[in-house]
Amino acid sequence: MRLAVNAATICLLTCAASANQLAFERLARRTPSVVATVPPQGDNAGGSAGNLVNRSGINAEGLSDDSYTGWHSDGSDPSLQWVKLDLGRVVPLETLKVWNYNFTWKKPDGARQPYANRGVKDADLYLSDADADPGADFADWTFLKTITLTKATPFESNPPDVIDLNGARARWLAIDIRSSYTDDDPEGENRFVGLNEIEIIVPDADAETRPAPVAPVVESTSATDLATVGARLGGESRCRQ
Ligand SMILES: [Ca+2]
Repeated sequence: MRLAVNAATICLLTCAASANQLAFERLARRTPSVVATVPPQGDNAGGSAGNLVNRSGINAEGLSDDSYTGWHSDGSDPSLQWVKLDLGRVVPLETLKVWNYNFTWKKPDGARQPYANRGVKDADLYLSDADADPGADFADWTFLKTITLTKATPFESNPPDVIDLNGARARWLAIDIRSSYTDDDPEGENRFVGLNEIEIIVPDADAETRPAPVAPVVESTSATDLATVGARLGGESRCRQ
């Protein structure tokens, strides 16, 4: 009997500790507000940079193949494209989640044409504490690592690629696209490249002290196209198309 009581007590303590740990883990990570920018030649009215950080296309199971919930380029050389993400201030970066491009065109006759081959394949990650223009070679940026993203599976919800950023500190994170899965399809009709959604995870303490998220805004200037959105806090979606 005593053994049973002790075992039950141990179980209760263990379960309580596990519950507390799970609660801590849920609270210890936050997604900060992010501004996404792409090269002027790489933005597209049918898939602007704002779609990268507004949770569009993401459902409970992952990334859907809904139309126009991502960003894609203008069809020029994919290696000229990049995505620059502004977190508002220097923070330690823990995790990068990327949902690759998974657009499916619903044709007038009802047929569905998938375009997952426009997804990013290889890319380099760069960091900066200053709002430097990436230019052609990211000369003023600090190289972090090379990544290879997973090609999305059409007609299904897809999980993100999860990339460890190892606590590297920066305000700006850039994804310098090196190639797309279209490059494996030279007979394709163009060289569009795109992504659907990006999420950056930082420690909760750093997320708490940043400015409150703002309402979704999309801005455009003659010099560069910017898409500014209010992202979400603590997993709560603030904007959905
Ligand atoms: Ca999206």
